[in-house]
Amino acid sequence: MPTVISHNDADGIISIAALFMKYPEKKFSVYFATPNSLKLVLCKAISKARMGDELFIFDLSPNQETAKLASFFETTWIDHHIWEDVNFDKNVKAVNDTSYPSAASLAAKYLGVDGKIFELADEIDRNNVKSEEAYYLRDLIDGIRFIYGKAANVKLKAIASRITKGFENIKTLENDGIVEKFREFIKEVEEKVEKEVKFLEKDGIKIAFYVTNRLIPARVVLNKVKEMNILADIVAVFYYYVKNGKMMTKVEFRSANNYDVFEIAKRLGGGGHKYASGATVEGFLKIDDIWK
Ligand SMILES: [Mn+2]
Repeated sequence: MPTVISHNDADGIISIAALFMKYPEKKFSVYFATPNSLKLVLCKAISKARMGDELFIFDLSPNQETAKLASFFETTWIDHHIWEDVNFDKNVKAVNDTSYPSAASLAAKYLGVDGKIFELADEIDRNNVKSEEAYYLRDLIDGIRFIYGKAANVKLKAIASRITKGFENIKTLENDGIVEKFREFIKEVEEKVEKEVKFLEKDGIKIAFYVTNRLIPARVVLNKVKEMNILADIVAVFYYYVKNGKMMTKVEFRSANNYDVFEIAKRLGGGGHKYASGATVEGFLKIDDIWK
């Protein structure tokens, strides 16, 4: 059976939809991953597949280790993040174009499918949501990710499948409920951010930062900072959690002012885009550890 591994956000899900549209007759093993979990997810996929099976990877950047693991399969790797120099084996076809606003629209172009949903992916991934549809889809997918925990993946896969028939197909009563619940949660987060966001100026760089022990979308902090008319070059969100008995810090950077945040994430072993990046590091990372 062919396998697909995709980022567990709206862009990743719409990328899977592109694949489903291209091959409506095929059944896929679907896995969701984050940049940080890709290696583990690839190992799981290998343990369930046959060498030489077909694999698609969407909206996730490679490193040398994950590139090697992907070569277990006949792989097509489609992504719009900034890639480090990686050597791929012959059986991994790499399609990387950072000029695309979403991996989904790059996947659609590469696979030769089209539809309105790819415009929604562009709006959402660029944090430039204008249409009601994009607003709903973003909050539905984030709602599932933030509310359902481990049960989220089955629901996300169902959305990838249903949205191939258009946006109307996911606008259900049950999903309305998820969207509404998520928007209430976001309202609470926004109020907290407004009270607790902090500022630091180092070497002429203005940084607005927020510390949380609850996973929240970084865009909420970015949008709030903009709404508060705060002059910042960078918005940073520090999320602290425990994994396998270890202190972990996930830090997200958003450019509030065309400031290149990719390099900062890269220094911490992360990556992403020029104006939106992040890294997950072991240990307790504070803002002073980044800007001394
Ligand atoms: Mn993306």
